[in-house]
Amino acid sequence: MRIAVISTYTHPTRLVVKEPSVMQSCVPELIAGLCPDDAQVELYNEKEVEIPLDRDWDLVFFSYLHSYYEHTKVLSALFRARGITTVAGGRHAGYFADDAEQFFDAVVVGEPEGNVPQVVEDFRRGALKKRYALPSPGPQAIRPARYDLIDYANNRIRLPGIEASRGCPFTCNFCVLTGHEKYRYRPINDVIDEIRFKMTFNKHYFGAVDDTFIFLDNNLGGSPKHLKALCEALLPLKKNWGCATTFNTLLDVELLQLMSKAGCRYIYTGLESLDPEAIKAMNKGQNKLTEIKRAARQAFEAGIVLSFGLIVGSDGDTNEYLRRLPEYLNDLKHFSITFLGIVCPYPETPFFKALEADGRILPNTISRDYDGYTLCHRPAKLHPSEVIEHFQRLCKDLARLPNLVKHYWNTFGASDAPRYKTALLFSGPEIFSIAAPIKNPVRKYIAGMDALESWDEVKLKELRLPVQRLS
Ligand code: B12
Ligand code: SF4
Repeated sequence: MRIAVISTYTHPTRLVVKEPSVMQSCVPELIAGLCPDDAQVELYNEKEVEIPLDRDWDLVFFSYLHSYYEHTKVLSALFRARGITTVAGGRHAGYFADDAEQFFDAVVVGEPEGNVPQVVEDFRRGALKKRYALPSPGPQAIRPARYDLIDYANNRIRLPGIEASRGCPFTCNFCVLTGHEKYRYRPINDVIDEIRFKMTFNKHYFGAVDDTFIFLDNNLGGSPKHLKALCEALLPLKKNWGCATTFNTLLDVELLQLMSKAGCRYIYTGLESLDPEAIKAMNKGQNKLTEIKRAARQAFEAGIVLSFGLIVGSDGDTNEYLRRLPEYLNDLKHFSITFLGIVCPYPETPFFKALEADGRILPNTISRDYDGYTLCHRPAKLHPSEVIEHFQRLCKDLARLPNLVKHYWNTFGASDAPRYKTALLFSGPEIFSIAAPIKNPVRKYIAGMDALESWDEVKLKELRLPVQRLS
């Protein structure tokens, strides 16, 4: 039996661009780990490689995010026309299962651990059902990922990823987890064994990253107590790693030092905004804005490179704040902004529901627009065109060489922890990546105003597939 697991991708510019980067979805290797031993399994990550349209498989699993839906439907239709059975899964597929059922042979709602083995078994018996929604057997049922199927030649900067937890205890109003997923974590021994015995590392760069991996958790610090225990267990492994955690972790200096000893060299935190009104509007009270300087200094001094993400277009944003944002950032000594997006009202979030009730979702939004770089709503205090002007200006402004120089200059001597400086050097180019999403001069970045990728547009017409309208 031949199985392909495909993680699809479309670039925010809507140009056909591959964008290999350090962090990739681990869903393909996770699902491969749930397939039977006698199956031949191939993994394709469209962020790294083209999907071969003429290859033969019996069964294809698709994993996609909201904005890849239109494109994934095209791929599914082309495969189904050749007699290949397709299965959709992931958050969008689960939330819009009725819609997805029209375009895939089966749809999985929820976690893969119970469902994937059942799908494969039913397919083998010729008794595939349209929908699978077996309840989660719990985080202890997460199987080790098939790292042996990752080809680092496809993406020389990729690092292996692992999950120690799922969900998040916080409830930011724009987050797809809010109201849907509780925080739960895997048994620590399972995580340690997976790193020790299963993980394969990237051997490129003359071994500089051959002991380095990333935790792909939404929030590795969701339970500080559990994170402490995980760090204690990681100490003897002598590996280096990065993760995403929430702001509260950065305020706990002892925890930061323990994380550093356990090999943590990189943290990403969603700072989102420097404006208290915007933070309030997002229900993100865990971000204590008055403590940013201390939090950042503590992380760098512990030997951890800290990277912040910002979003624009929230209800708190004003012209005055967005105009002065570079000035506010300039005031912070230890900082690096590596991500700037437009707040996205994913349909399953409280944010979408509130905007919809106010009639503030822009007309003609389709799932392709929900990519974090397209304005899908009318913010409370700004005109849509103002948000885009600020967004484009800030992308250009933040991704400039002087910001990289400032980042290195201010943080190079902050710590002597082993591999801190290597992590710092590797983090630099991330600053330039802020401008990558705006590299299409004809794109408007406002929902309903940009054409789809031309290949998808043609194929959707040819195959008579509708786009998914969300307003
Ligand atoms: C790697 C990553 C990326 C990668 C790869 C994306 C991808 N294909 O997943 C890149 C860099 C492209 C990316 C980009 C963005 N991301 Co991102 N990313 C992640 C991250 C850190 C890890 C993904 C992962 O491997 N997770 C582990 C797997 C096991 O979990 P999962 O993907 O949620 O899948 C679970 C289920 O959904 C299900 N499942 C998923 N697929 C399938 C398929 C089948 C067949 C089955 C049976 C089950 C199944 O199984 C999994 C276990 O339950 C997650 C955080 C997280 N922990 O999930 C954020 C996350 C997915 N990203 C997020 C966001 C907001 C973004 C951005 C908008 C940020 C930005 N503005 O740049 C963009 C654009 C995304 C878009 N176009 O919509 C959000 C949610 C986005 C969404 N649409 O749902 C997340 C959840 C982070 C968060 N908490 O806010 N991201
Ligand atoms: S802290 Fe991050 S992962 Fe948690 S609810 Fe907020 S945005 Fe989502």
